[in-house]
Amino acid sequence: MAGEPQADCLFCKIVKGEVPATVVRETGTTVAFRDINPQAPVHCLVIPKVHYPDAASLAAAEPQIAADVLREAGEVALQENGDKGFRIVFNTGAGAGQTVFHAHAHILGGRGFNWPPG
Ligand code: DGP
Repeated sequence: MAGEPQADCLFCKIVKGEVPATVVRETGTTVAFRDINPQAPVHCLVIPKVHYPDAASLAAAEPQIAADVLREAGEVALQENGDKGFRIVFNTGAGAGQTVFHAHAHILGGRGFNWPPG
C-alpha cells in the first residue's frame, strides 16, 4: 500500500532504527539526520516516516506530510546553522542524481553556494 515501509529501503530502516543514524530532530511524521557523505559543513537529510520514492510523489499523496518536511527543513537549518541561510535540494530521479528512492530533503549550509547549481 502507498506509504507503507519497504523492506529493502535504507531510509525506512533508519526510520525503524534498524540502521543507525545521527538523528538531529524527530517529529511524529519526520526524521532528520546527518548525511553520511556531507557536501557542506552542515548537511542533514529530512525524510518523511512514510515511504514515497521522491518528494513529488510524497506531495501528491500526502501534502500535509510534505509540508511537515519543509517546515522541518527550516527548523533543522536554524538548529544547525542559525539564521545564516541554507540550501534545500530534492534530487528527483536517477537522472538528477537521486540515489536513495525514499523522499528526502538535503539541508546544506555553512559555506557559500553557486548558482546555477552543478
Ligand atoms: P540522493 O543522492 O539525493 O538520493 O541522496 C542520498 C543521500 O543519502 C546521500 O547524500 C548520502 C546519504 N546516505 C546514503 N546512505 C546513508 C546512510 O546509511 N546513512 C546516512 N546518514 N546517509 C546516507
